[in-house]
Amino acid sequence: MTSKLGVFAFYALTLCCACSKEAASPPPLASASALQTTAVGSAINSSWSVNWNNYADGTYASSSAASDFGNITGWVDSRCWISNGNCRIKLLANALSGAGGVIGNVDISDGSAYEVDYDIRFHSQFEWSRGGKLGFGFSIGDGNTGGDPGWDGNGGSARLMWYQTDAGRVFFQPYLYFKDQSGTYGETFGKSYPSSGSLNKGQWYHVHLYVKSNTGSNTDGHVQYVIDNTIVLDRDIRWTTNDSKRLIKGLTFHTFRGGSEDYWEASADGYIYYDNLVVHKISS
Ligand SMILES: [Ca+2]
Ligand SMILES: [Ca+2]
Repeated sequence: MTSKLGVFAFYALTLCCACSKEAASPPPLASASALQTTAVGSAINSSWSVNWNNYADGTYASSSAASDFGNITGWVDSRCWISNGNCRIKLLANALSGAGGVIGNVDISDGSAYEVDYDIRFHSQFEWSRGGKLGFGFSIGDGNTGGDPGWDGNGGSARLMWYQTDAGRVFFQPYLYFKDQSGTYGETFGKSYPSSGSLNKGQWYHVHLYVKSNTGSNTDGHVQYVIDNTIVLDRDIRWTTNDSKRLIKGLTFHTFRGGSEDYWEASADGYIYYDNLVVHKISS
């Protein structure tokens, strides 16, 4: 029993430390002219859906993204492509964070409860490397990420990661910044999907994320991650303690490798596909 607990504690500690090293200061941007660093689109949406079926294959330019998402920053035309009615994000070889992926932030109508659904698939030749951020998430208040913990009570975020252990198991995990987070980097609560075995390349997964703001200094907010109908994380949470920062303000669309160490990089360009995005504002 003792040894089992010991092994578990070691595993939990390793998982905690290893997976949480998000690049605190992203590497310099590859080419400022190629990146959409200012917002495009003026619409601030609350509930909408996108299935990309109305596009021909080709570059998914920021102007199109703005018409699908509304006001968005961080778009990179050269890494976004429409492929058979999917939105495909390219992750550059030998690059991490914003230098190799897309860190899109959509301004949405501020609200106290939101949910998002989408399908996600790794290309059949995808190199897992160590992992990275992916999928759609939400930012609360100041929208803390990137090694800026939510300890000041002014903001948080709920995103998704993929992660590969030293033993080669690959899974999705929740990745949260909030007032009560235990470390400088995002909290995973030790949760993963699948709970044993690995993700498959070339397979579609359906992700559902629900986020509810807390009030005042109460732990009466909520977060729920459901993947392919399996509840991965479902708990009350205190995102903020500053009531003026309690609302959900943005939809995150972050797809990048890292982590900051070299072993998060891949030797070839990789592709992640998205489809059937549905964003729903539940309450203001
Ligand atoms: Ca589609
Ligand atoms: Ca907003």
